[in-house]
Amino acid sequence: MDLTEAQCQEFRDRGWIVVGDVFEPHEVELLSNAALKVLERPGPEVGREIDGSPHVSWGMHLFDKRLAALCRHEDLINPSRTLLSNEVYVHQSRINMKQTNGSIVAWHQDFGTYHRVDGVPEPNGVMIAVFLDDVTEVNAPLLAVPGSHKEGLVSTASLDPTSADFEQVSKYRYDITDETMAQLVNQYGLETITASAGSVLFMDMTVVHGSSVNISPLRRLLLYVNVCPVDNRGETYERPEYYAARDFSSIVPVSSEEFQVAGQT
Ligand SMILES: O=C(O)CCC(=O)C(=O)O
Repeated sequence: MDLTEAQCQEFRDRGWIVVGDVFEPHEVELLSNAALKVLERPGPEVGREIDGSPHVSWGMHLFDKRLAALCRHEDLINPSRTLLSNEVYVHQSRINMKQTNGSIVAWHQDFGTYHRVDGVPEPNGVMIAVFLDDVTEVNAPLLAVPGSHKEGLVSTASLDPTSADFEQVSKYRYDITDETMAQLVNQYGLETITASAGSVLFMDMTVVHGSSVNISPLRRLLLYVNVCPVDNRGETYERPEYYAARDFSSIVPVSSEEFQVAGQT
């Protein structure tokens, strides 16, 4: 799969595009099973809700062969190369499961942390999300400010040690202030990103986004793969590898056929 010029233009203008039907239902099931297994890990790579249930797992490609193959899948990597006009490496991957009555994800830019904590120099990278559940208005979809990537790094952002899940999930998240959010939404608006299972979102990693609590009984499981051009590498090595890449080599894409058999051994 590669992108049309219209899709590339939409990505540049709005900050994201959604491509439907990238993964077949049986692939969605394989990926969901792999993700749920990784979420059972007891280690610090899993961030939990207040009640102890898993919410996020960072570095999924380090812990599961199928998820590692996903992070190199041609249908993720080739469009990213096109959007970034360069070879790419995976800066961070993660599993994000929003269960009923779990926590919110406050407004932030992924690049905010990657720049301030990991030392990624330029606001240049793609946040890819693979939808493993149908996401509609009712199960806490991603909310995002279209065009906000044009602002670069939003400067009025800070860590929030008072946030309920600070130790578990939001320790490195630079939350954007209410005042800045109001200005951004006034200027650009705010949209929901809904898609069916098997779809893929490609979003500029500087887009301001977040999500609210999922009060529905419907699970919302997404896999994130954040890629950067190979000449835009993290320079601090401050966080463990499950948060921030150590391997900056160009990804060699895995074909759909190779992906089918990945993780069987
Ligand atoms: O899936 C979500 O609701 C947002 C996840 C996110 O932005 C993050 O983990 O940084």
